[in-house]
Amino acid sequence: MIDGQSLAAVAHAFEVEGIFQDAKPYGSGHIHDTYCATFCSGARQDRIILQRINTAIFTNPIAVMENIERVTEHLRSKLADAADVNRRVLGLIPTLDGRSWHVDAEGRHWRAYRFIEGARTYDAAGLPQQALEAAKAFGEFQRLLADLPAPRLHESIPDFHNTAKRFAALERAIAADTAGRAAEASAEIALAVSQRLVATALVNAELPERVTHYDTKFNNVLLDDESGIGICVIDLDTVMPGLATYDFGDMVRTMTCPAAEDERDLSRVTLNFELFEAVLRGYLEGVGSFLTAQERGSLVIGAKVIVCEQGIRFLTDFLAGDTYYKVSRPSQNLDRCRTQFKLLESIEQQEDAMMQLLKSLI
Ligand code: ADP
Ligand code: GN1
Ligand code: MG
Repeated sequence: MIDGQSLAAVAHAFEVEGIFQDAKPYGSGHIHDTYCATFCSGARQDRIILQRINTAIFTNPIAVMENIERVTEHLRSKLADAADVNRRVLGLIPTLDGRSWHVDAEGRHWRAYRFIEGARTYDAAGLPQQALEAAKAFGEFQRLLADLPAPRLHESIPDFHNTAKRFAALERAIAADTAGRAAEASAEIALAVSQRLVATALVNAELPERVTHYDTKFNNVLLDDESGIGICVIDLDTVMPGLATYDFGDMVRTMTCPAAEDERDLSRVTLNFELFEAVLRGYLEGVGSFLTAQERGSLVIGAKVIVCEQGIRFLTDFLAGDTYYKVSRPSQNLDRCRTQFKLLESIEQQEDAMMQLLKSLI
């Protein structure tokens, strides 16, 4: 926990008008420490998002910030004519010495964003219209970044969706059993190990490299409170070269199942077909025409791969003793793993209908 005085010092490193009031933990991300800080100027209050970058995971935070600077500048130039451009694109707040990040007295890396008011994120899937709007926003995000000028973006986490390597990491975690939890997870281990073909289904698919978001969770897009429109894609740390299909897969993973990611009542964990249709329609509308026929044809497989990969990632972290994802209770990563494999089963049961719908729409 970081004390209020240190947070005040961090907030003052950025170019914000007014007097610092407070900074409170914000959001429900698994990786960074996010705070909402408030400043006052007379009767006016301004909020900002302050984030401590998790440098155990993003080991090159400067490269991450370079990516985010380039991506937000490109989006801003593309959306320059939009009346609400400052709500459509994340706005980095520079530090007093003109950088997009700050290193505090303890060596921690921070960044700040203007707070986008009148909008919010949702952790669990909601209404079809919300799924459509969120997927459309991520599709648009890919489309607007398709012509990002060279050089290639940094791979902020190398091999992020290299599913063969994710599978190998699971095998190492099973063998090492560092936290002594393999016995407790024996059923999940057996299930995960039997899914190698699903996990690696797209390894040799030769799909084109795109600028991808690579963390297209439902709670990484802000929906406007009044219109419900997906106004701003956030959480840009993992924007990197990758496969568009995997972005779609993560949308299906997080927008089609109304249960929480760590739900213990697995009977609640199923793919809702109406939500899937909304995600598919929204994504195709947002992404427009630049995807190849092969990319479009791979979307349902992408959903299976990403759900399976996420099950493997949660299980790997459970076996390693919860060193990657934040947890608030002992078996949370195992519960998260179980929901992913239950969701995968539900997708497989509905796969034919999903493929049929996909073919009818492309
Ligand atoms: P994490 O990587 O930990 O998920 P995010 O960047 O997604 O962190 O931020 C966590 C939460 O903070 C988001 O889900 C969103 O609700 C909120 N948030 C982030 N950036 C902004 C912003 N610029 N304006 C308003 N809310 C934001
Ligand atoms: C992490 O930071 P957050 O909560 O948006 C993770 C994603 C996982 C997700 C699972 C950098 O995302 O890859 O899909 O948890 N981010 C990183 O909920 O590993
Ligand atoms: Mg997030």
